[in-house]
Amino acid sequence: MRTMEPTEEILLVAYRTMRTIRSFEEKLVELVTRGKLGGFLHTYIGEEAVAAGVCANLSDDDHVASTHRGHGHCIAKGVDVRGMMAELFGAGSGICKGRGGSMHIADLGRGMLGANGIVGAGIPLATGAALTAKLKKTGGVGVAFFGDGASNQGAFHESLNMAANWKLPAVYVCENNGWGEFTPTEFVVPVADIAERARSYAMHSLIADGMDFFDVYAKSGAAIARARRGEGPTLLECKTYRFAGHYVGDTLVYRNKLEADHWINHRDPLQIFTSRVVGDRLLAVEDLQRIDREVADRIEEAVSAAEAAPLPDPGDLLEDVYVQR
Ligand SMILES: Cc1ncc(C[n+]2csc(CCOP(=O)(O)OP(=O)(O)O)c2C)c(N)n1
Repeated sequence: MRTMEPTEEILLVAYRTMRTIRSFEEKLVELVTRGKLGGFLHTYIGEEAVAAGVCANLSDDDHVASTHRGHGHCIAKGVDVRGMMAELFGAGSGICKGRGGSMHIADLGRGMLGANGIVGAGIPLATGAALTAKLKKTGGVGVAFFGDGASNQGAFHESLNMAANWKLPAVYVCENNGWGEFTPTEFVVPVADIAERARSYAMHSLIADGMDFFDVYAKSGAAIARARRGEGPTLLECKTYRFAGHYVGDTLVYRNKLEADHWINHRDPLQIFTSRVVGDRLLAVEDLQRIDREVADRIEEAVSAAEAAPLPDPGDLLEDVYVQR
């Protein structure tokens, strides 16, 4: 596999993306704790390098489908954080006019087909986008993000079978964080690596260190380039970990604290990225600190705007609703 070295510009965007995901979600947790925000939230903290690494290889013409843990994918695909924050507050200025909330954020202009409350349901959507790209010869790719738990769903197997058979320009990114809700992956998955499942469909597969932006960027870049060349889909398994519970409020009684401490203290994707870029003199510490400040300001501003934004007009309730008579 050809190793792709990210440029300085890509590294700056990657750091901004990962820092934005982290700060956006830390702010959400704070807002929930202070009783300012309601609804069900699943955080992506710990998994930032996967979304940032994959999306660094994509443009607005490529489509991604996301999950219930979707804030990171949206941010990495370029969805506006102000619109996302307003959406979480249910405001009319939200990216989906306040009708979607955390688990249904979509922005077709950015190629974000949507977060998804149904486990595995984004996989056929990305497959459909890949089929469209192939038929219309757009040169685009369809990328599905999903968890290890979703790889047990029928939609996963049906999609991979079809994509492999039709050589679709698709990339299936499994974020294996070791857990599906409160169940360890090995309890419900008989294969050692989810990537092995590709063999059933004669599909190419790769495994990446999901905590390392550089590894995800190189391996997803190779898979995406392969798809664009018309050589068919790839199942890319990224080994990762969610630092917090399954949802905000999860007390984590089922998880071994030593396991979590190991990942949080030694495998933090932001720390791994920072040590590499500073150690190898690829970026300056001052650049990273400037980005930290800019991101913090942007998020504070997004919260203030969302808090001040009016709720949707009840008179618009039936707009954007489709009914088959
Ligand atoms: C079809 C369906 N079944 C069950 C659920 C309940 N549920 C929500 S998240 C989740 C776990 C999914 O695990 P995984 O795919 O590994 O993603 P992770 O939460 O680890 O990111 C389950 C079972 C659901 N939302 N949809």
